[in-house]
Parts: sequence; C-alpha cells; structure tokens
Amino acid sequence: MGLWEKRDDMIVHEVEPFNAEPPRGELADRVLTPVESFYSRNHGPIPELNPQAWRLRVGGLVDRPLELSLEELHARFTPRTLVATLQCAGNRRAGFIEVRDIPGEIPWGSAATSTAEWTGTSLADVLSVAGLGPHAAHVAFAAPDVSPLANPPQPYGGSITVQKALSGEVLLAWAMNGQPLPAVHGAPVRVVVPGYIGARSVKWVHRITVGQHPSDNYFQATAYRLLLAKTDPPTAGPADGLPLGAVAVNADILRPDDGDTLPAGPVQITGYAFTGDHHSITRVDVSLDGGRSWRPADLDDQISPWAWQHWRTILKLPVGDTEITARAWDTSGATQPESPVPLWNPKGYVNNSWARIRVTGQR
Ligand SMILES: Nc1nc2c(c(=O)[nH]1)N[C@H]1C(S)=C(S)[C@@H](COP(=O)(O)O)O[C@H]1N2
Ligand SMILES: [Mo]
Repeated sequence: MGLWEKRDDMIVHEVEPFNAEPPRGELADRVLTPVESFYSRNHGPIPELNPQAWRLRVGGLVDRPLELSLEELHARFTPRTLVATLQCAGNRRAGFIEVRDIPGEIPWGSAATSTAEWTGTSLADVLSVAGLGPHAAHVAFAAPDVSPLANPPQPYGGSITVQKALSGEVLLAWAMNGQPLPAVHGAPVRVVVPGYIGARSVKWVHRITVGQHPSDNYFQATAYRLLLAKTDPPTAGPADGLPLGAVAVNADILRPDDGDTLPAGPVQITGYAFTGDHHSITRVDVSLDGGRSWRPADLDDQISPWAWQHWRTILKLPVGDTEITARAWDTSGATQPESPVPLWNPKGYVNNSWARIRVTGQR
C-alpha cells in the first residue's frame, strides 16, 4: 500500500498536502470506486481526529443550537445511504494546461472523479431538529484543517444554499463503501453534497453555521470561482468571477489510455459520464474522425441519481495514429464543448471539453 492506504500506483501530485488520483483505467468497469483507488484532494495537513472527542456544533440562524457527539449523530437520526460521485472542479485541468500554463494548481487528469456508497445522517434531519430561522439562506461547513494555500491561511470551509441543504440528499457521512470513513476522506464525519463540485463536500466537518449569505471562507469566496481569462488569480478578491456549485456535464475515456499502442481492428472504448444537480446523462457519443461523425455508445443504467454512468462501445481502429473523442449529453439538453481553449480560466476549473485520446493502431 502507498500513502494514506492508497494503491501503490496512484498518481501522487503532491505528498503534502496529499493530492492523488488513480491511473484512469482503475475507474473503469465498476460503479463503486474502491477506497484505495478513490482520488483525494487536500488543501492542508490531514487531521487525525479522536472520534470520542469530536463534536459537531450547529449554530447561526437556528432556533436551537446543537452540539452532537458521534454517538448522538448515530443514535438520534435514521442512517441514510446513497451512492454519489465526487468530482473535483479541477478534474481534467491537465487539458487546460496544454492550452496555457496554470501555475500553482495541480495538473489533475481524468481521475479526480470517484464514486462511493456513503452512509451517514441526512443534513436535513439535523437542521430540522435545530429549526431554521426565517432569514436562513445558506448553510456553511467548517473544518479544522488549516490551509496555507488560503490568503490569509485559514481552516477549510464552504457553503451551500438552504434549498440544497434541506433536499435530503446531503449527508453527514461517517462510512464509505460500508467501511468507517478513513482519515484521508474526512473521518470521523464529512459532508457529502451530491451533484456539486467536490469542494463543497467538506471533510472533518465540526461546525455548521446557518446564515443569510454564502460562507466568507477563502475556498467559497475566493477560490473555486470561474475567473475571466484575463484575471491574474493573486489579484482576485472575494466575489470576483462566478461561484461553482452544480457539476457541469462531462465525460472521459478510461480505457484505452492516452498514448496506447493497440492491435488495429475492433477495440473496446470505455469511459464515464457524469452531470450535476438534478440532471441525468441521456447519451454518450464517440467519434473517430474528430467529431465529423458520431456513434452512440452503450450507456450503463444509472444506479443512483447522484452517480456517474459508465459507457462502452466497440470501434474499428485503423492502422496508424487515431484520435478518439467522446462527448456526453444530459437531460437539460446540454452537451460538452469541443475545445478547452474558450473554456480556459486562470484557476483551471470545469474542463468539460470533449474527451480526447490519441492511440496508435498496429498491424
Ligand atoms: N476539510 C476539507 N474538506 C475538503 C477539502 C479540504 O482540503 N479540506 N478538499 C475539498 C475538495 S476540493 C474535494 S475535490 C474533496 C475531495 O474529497 P476526497 O479527498 O475525499 O476525494 O474534498 C473537499 N473537502
Ligand atoms: Mo476539488
């Protein structure tokens, strides 16, 4: 095993803070990503918390502020389980970096996306015990991991709207794929916000604050925002650019890998497709001629409204170099844009341009 009980062959972008994704082929074929393959994104040192000493404080615009131990969280609420995909907003940033460099940001490939079965308490259940005040509009989460990447350095946090928080799908999760949540994924308890960028699924959560406005934490107010291409990130202040919430429609190819050499002839192409919030994937198309013609791939059934879907198709690979592209469509009628060029943004978020790999067919 490698660092933090991950596979030995993880692509470790950084050891401290720990940032790693599996080789993309590891994500193929199974809906649930094994914990040892699940990507991990951290902005500071990973806290190893004592579950007995852990408390969750719920305050702000609530009628009854709460302080819950792990035992109380288990005993006072009905446990809920759901399958949800987490996707980092920086997933596929490597494709942006080919367009123009993005200094100081991790060059994530296709695999800052993973899926688990999460078990925990519904945030809506906890908020209903606390009782929301009339001006409650946003629910903020705070964690103890202090990030030196923030300006000024501060503990990690973020927020979601009250509507999302009350939707029932947002979990305070303590288990992942039926196992106790590991430290690297937020033990003893993390938030899971299905359909939203991974940044909102705050790990090691210890405070929930209901307020009138989004969290003023650096990772909500300043980072994880889509800046205009001309903006120089260090000069960007709170509220510049667009805040990110729901995930945009996206797909990528998992197998074969970019750069593979394969026997010419029939070859199976497989990948994932994922879209955010209340949308679902409706179709995935694959092209061997740069998008002049497309053919639909076979899409697996959706096992949860919050989970990715795998897709596959068999194509006839010619001898020589071929580019394979893929794009997904969702129930909003949206599809992926062709090129990362017009999507490029200074922090490198939301590269949902067509999936592209180059492979060589050998006689
Ligand atoms: N406390 C805390 N929560 C956090 C982060 C963090 O650095 N600290 N990273 C966020 C980001 S950007 C992502 S993509 C997900 C990654 O979750 P994972 O490490 O379990 O895959 O956690 C989110 N929650
Ligand atoms: Mo992320």
